[in-house]
Amino acid sequence: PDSKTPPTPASLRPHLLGQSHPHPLISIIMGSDSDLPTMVPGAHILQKHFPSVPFEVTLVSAHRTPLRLAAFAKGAGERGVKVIIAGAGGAAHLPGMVASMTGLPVIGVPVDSKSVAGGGGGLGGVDAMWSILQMPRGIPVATVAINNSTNAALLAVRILSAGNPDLVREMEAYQRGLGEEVDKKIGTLGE
Ligand code: RP5
Repeated sequence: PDSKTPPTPASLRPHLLGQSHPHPLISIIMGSDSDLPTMVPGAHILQKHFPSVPFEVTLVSAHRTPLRLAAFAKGAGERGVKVIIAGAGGAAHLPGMVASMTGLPVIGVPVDSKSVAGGGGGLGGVDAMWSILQMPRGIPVATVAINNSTNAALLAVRILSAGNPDLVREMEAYQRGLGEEVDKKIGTLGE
């Protein structure tokens, strides 16, 4: 992580240590621990605003752990996972490969991987963005903006909320909160 990335909230540590919720509805996966700072905001928003939605966070690499990828993707539905969020940088094949092995909705987060010294990154995340966005027909991956794990988490909740009016109301409450923050800022303009 560089100096601008927020520290991992202590409240996320149980998820990251493999003590995730036993029955997660949302699974947040990423290709490398170097993606973690980018994916933390998405996990954080679920914890803070949608505590009724259990989730897990784990590492799955399409090219370094291909067998783990297959096991994860094939087993996710049986474990009760409803939506998968997959963050990856570079030639970001993780979301598409996961989507190829499950019928669950997959949301891809293109990561601006900064590991230039280690041989990756350096293209600002557009490499990952195109990799995820340009899935050939037949296997769709919903794609959010570069590094925007927050929107991936919110989109996952919206997908989950189909047929769940309580969750729709939770989302609308969250949206009202966004508006109230703007109102507060407007109120303090000129102070
Ligand atoms: C991808 O390669 C990961 O998703 C990450 O964004 C990028 C660089 O990985 P590291 O070299 O930092 O492990 O697989």
